[in-house]
Amino acid sequence: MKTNLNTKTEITFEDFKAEVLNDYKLAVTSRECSLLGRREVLTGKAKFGIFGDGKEIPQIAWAKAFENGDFRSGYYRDQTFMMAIGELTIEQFFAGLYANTDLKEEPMSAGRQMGGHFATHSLDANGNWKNLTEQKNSSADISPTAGQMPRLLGLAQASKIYRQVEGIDTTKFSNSGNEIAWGTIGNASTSEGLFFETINAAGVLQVPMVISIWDDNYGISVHARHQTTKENISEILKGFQRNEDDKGYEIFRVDGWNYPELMDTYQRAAKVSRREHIPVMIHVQELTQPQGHSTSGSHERYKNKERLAWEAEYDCNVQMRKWIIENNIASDEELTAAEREIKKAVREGKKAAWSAFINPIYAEFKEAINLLDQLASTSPNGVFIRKLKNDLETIDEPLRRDLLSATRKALRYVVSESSVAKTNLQNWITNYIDLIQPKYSSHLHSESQLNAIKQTEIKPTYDANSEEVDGRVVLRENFDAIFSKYPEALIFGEDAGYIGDVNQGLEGLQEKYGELRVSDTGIREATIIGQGIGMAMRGLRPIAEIQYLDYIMYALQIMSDDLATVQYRTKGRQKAPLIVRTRGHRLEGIWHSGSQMGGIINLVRGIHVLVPRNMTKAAGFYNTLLESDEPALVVECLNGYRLKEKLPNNIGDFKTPLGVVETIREGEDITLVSYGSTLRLVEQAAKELQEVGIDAEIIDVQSLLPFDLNHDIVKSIAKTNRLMIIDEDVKGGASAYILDQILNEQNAFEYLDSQPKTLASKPHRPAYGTDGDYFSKPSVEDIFEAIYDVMHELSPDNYPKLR
Ligand SMILES: Cc1ncc(C[n+]2csc(CCOP(=O)(O)OP(=O)(O)O)c2C)c(N)n1
Ligand SMILES: [Mg+2]
Repeated sequence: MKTNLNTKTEITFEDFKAEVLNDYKLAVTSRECSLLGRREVLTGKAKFGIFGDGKEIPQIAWAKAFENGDFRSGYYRDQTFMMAIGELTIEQFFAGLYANTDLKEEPMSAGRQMGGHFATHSLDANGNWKNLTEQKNSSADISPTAGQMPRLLGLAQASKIYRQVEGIDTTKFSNSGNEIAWGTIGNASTSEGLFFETINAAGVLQVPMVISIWDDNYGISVHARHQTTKENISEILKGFQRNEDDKGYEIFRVDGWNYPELMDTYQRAAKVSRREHIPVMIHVQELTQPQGHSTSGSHERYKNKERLAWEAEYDCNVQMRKWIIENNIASDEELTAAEREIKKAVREGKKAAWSAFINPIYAEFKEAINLLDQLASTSPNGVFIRKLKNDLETIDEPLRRDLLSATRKALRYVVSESSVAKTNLQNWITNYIDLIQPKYSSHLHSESQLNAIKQTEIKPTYDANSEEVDGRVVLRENFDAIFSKYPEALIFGEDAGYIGDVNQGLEGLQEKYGELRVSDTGIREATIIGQGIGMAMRGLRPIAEIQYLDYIMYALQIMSDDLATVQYRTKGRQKAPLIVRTRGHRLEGIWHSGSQMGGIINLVRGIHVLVPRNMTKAAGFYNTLLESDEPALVVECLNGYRLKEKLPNNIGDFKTPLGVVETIREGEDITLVSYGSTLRLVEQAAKELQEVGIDAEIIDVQSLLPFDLNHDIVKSIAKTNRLMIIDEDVKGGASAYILDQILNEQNAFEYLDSQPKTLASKPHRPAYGTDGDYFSKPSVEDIFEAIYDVMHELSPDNYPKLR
């Protein structure tokens, strides 16, 4: 059941009545899902429920204004909208609640996200783009409040790019930039910084974004008076209203229970936004929460009697019903009959969803029971195994965990036996895990042909008399090649446009490629990333520039929660191949030379993290990434832009492979592993060590995520039998990650003759000045001495104590 989306043609009163009734039935269907959904949680069939009750009618009005090609970026209240655009059935609603891992049954996330987190499929099963202009699109929701806002900006900006930039193949993505990006947010979540940052940025950019604020006066139990100045978000945002002199927003206010006014408001909003690319805010007031916030508690705890009575009366479905009767569209009896039918349909849909969820597990359950039975009958420990089997059998609605828990425990009883039944059970468990685990763990990265690690290396090549240039020139020439090769590529960030970035890696490129493709942004790191995520989701190839690595902290939440999880949370049905460009390490002072790499790599699994030691390597990474369909962070060395590098003659074409380390110095005595700016110090230390007879091998990691896919580091350790990891992050940061990879993934333990060591910075932030750096981060002397000490331990006679 979905709403009639054709609002453009003249219709008769009979048609009008039918449409209104259809809308009402949809609202009731959605409500019934919420009511039954809550019951499913309370009776234990589902774990948690957060529903769209009390927000039905505005979402139907919104759906009528939503056209093919448009995008939604919203939150957990939007089930009615998803039903109204035909992207969520009753069965799918319940499949989400039960966490059905079959994408056919649960297309939003294959059970990875709790119910109420909606998505449509932008990609087919092979990871290829579908035609997004022929379908209604919803970017995949995330749970952090206001986390949907940064991405919304980019979804809207994409329309502007498609309308105004020439030369892009828009076939699958845009019809002259006529698409609106529609956002939704709860009233309380507008207190988040991400909301304000996005609102300001969209006003500056003038993009077709329509943000609806579902205002029910509460954020869980916290009343609007603790959330919003003047308790009214549209009141305090009045200054954003555009006027004859200044660009800005169109702001509407409407009551969420007023069906005809909602219809009118959404049509007007769509018209102005779609045609003129004006951002619009719709403050939908007087909404309610008939069942409270979620299944975690009841709202009677924090709403007084008057409020509860008001909510019962102004429940949008109740008001629509009243309006229908008052306007003689249908009688009370007709509506009651329709409601009865709907209750039945929802009950049946729920049942079907439960069967679809549980039946495959029952089949697996029977297999497990049989195998346990066989094992019990052949083992001297049969009693214990039979008990496990009997306990399992008493579970009416078993989960996969129950099956595995019982079967894996059973193996412990037969550990020293050998029987066919045991082998069968062992094989079954192994196969079962192999079969089931991907349902939960696949698609952290792209599983398409375009996965970044499938890209093959192309080495930079040089003329005999290749020029030595500043590193930043290699980058600039390469970006120039990128923008001419890929019309859909664009870059934006603070100072990235007019001056061509703070280090001139984009010098002259705005003039050449225009202000939309090489652009300055406000100081707003989180929405710079969001802008990139949204545009990447719509087929563009954005490069979002974060001016310094230290300031990525502002963007890290959205990288971690949104960008890193796009493929995973949609099981490969959406992607955002955003490249994040930044520069860092070893400049000056606490906030210009940080190296929070341990934090980053642990927070952004799902994003590649690349740490090139020079600009040729960096350029090669950009070239690789543009051929792939995955997001990545590239950290350029801040102190490398003025260092000389030879200019390759295959600029734009050479590709640095991901997950491949490089041995930059060969040696016999110890393997030194490092990356980025620190490598230059390591190289210097290695030279000095050679003078005292220590021959170090240096390996540049280059790519922290993915890490040394060929396991080359362990090959080096097999030769040197010693390992030192040198890093300018704090101890326990990236160096600990590298050590874990080498010990646990590469099994270097057996080759080590001495304790593997890490040398990292002091635990405080790096102090300012040359001495500040010297006393905060590993210096050449620190590196020298640390390695010398390892050799001293090995042979005190050859390497007597230094001090
Ligand atoms: C960043 C973050 N903080 C806290 C939460 C927990 N939380 C979930 S919903 C919610 C209230 C949101 O209220 P509102 O935005 O008004 O939306 P409503 O549920 O009322 O529709 C909170 C605090 C969260 N999901 N994310
Ligand atoms: Mg609220």
